[in-house]
Amino acid sequence: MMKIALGLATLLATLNTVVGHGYVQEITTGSSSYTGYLPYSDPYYNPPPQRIVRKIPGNGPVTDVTSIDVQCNGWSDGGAPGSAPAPIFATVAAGSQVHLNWTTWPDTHMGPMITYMALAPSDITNWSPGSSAVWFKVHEAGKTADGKWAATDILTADNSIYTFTIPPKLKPGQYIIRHEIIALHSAFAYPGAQFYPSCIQVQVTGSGTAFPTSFVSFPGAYTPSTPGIVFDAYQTTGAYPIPGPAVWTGGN
Ligand SMILES: *[C@@H]1O[C@H](CO)[C@@H](O)[C@H](O)[C@H]1NC(C)=O
Ligand SMILES: [Cu+2]
Repeated sequence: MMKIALGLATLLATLNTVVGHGYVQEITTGSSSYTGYLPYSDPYYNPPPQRIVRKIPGNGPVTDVTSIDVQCNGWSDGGAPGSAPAPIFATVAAGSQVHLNWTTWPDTHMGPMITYMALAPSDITNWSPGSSAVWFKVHEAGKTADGKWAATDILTADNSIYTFTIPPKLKPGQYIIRHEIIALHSAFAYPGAQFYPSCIQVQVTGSGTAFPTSFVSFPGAYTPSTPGIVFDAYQTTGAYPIPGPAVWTGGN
């Protein structure tokens, strides 16, 4: 067991050095903390640890916006296209903050950080949205007026913790939180932008009744011509148009 663990740690260190990129490694809300899906160790345990995050193949990106892989960084050929459900979920009160702890994000990978949610029709541990339009945006951060990117500038200044708030009046239920960084360092043309989505399963509690009326799908929300998917982050000194719909504010 120790030998295996050491071997993995060495392998992981090597991969990190060579590849970079990243994923959400820890989720904290209130006094609860959950380890994320760890693609370089979880698959090697039998049984695998139970996570609230849907599994991902590694720390690399998806670049095809038409692929189901852009939903949760799942595998289009993996039997549960887009997002294989995770076995458990977190419980979080509407109106509370959720903190997402990213692995050290490469300085080179500038871009926005965007968060969507989708209500599961019933048991979230059994639901994959496929290409249905079920997603609404709850938070976004791009480039500030003084040129600071959500990733990496602000994320790094915040110790690799990204924080958003579950809309306070959102109706209770089981939701997938789809959170992503879009890295723009090679987004000069399509394909080029790199999508790093993460799907986190939660039970939202509370007495709210608010729910949006317009939704997007993944794939579908982004196309090769959506503003912000092709973007020269080195030459463009002006504003960055964050891709996707407006943030839903009806739950505030
Ligand atoms: C983020 O998660 C890692 C791995 O669990 C942990 O070592 C680190 O302290 C966390 N960062 C913060 C700011 O809590
Ligand atoms: Cu990368």
